[in-house]
Amino acid sequence: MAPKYVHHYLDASARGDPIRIVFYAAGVEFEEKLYTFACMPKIKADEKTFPLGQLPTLEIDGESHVQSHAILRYLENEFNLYGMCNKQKLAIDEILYTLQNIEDQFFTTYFITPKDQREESFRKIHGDAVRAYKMFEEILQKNNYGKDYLVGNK
Ligand SMILES: N[C@@H](CCC(=O)N[C@@H](CS)C(=O)NCC(=O)O)C(=O)O
Repeated sequence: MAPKYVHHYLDASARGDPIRIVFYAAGVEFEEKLYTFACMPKIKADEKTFPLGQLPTLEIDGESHVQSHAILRYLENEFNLYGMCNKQKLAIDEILYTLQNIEDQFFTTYFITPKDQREESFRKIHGDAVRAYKMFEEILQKNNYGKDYLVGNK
């Protein structure tokens, strides 16, 4: 029987999006539970469902799993979307780790950095992002001149 997936995430477009996209790309059914930031205290209190008190959390047949990129790689492997050879997996990892770096910098700056330091921090993120997207562009160009996918053909 197919596993039952429950994706818990904020009613927002951020770390949970790639997980949703993988489910849609694979055509696999999943349930989604969406939360607002106001729900965070309740989420923190429920250690069984939310081991780290963070979102996204993915339940697979009632067992909770955390860390968006670990979840992503697991699902991509399960749905046969994680590259057809080691070179493709390397390119996928290069992209994912780079995005994760930018994501982490962005969220730390947005939510934590004191206001007066924010602008400078955003400038650094912008510089890193421009450089990263240049690299993604090159990966895309190398793959069939960017006609379809960043890596491989699905
Ligand atoms: N490294 C984790 C970070 C998860 C994370 O920080 N999620 C945010 C929402 S996007 C959250 O739950 N923040 C509340 C908190 O950490 O208290 C991942 O990639 O899943």
